[in-house]
Amino acid sequence: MQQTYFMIKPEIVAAGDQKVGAILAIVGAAGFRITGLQMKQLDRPLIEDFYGEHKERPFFQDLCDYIAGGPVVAIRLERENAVAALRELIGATNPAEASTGTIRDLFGASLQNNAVHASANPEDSARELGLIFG
Ligand code: 3AN
Repeated sequence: MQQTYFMIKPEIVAAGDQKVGAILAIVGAAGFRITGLQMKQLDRPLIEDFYGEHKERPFFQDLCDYIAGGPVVAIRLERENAVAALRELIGATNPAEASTGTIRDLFGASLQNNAVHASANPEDSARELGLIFG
């Protein structure tokens, strides 16, 4: 069994409709078990730490403002091969390039507002779960 970090981003949480539930249903149907779940507002220093690998990128400030813009749903998931399987399920970073039926294809609005985050590799997963769940 492997753990990974999954996050439903602010624009989906703010929509206040059925999207959060629909996304959790997709993840559940793919065999993931939720072992931690919190809706919370992430503070700015935590977000800057979380996205630290992008610190030098031109979109870094916009990315941090966007994630700080409202509560997220932070989720710890468990499954065999969880990290790679969840990346496959969410699709490419840019929703326009995400495979049909992936979460970002179904729910992503733009390259920045791409609905969800999933850890890219096992090292990131451990780091991100530590930052968010302690
Ligand atoms: P992923 O979330 O697929 O691992 P990353 O780590 O490259 O992708 O990007 C982290 C987040 O930064 C993305 N989810 C997206 O919100 C934002 N982002 C990535 N690339 C760009 C870009 N070129 N312009 C604006 N925002 C971006």
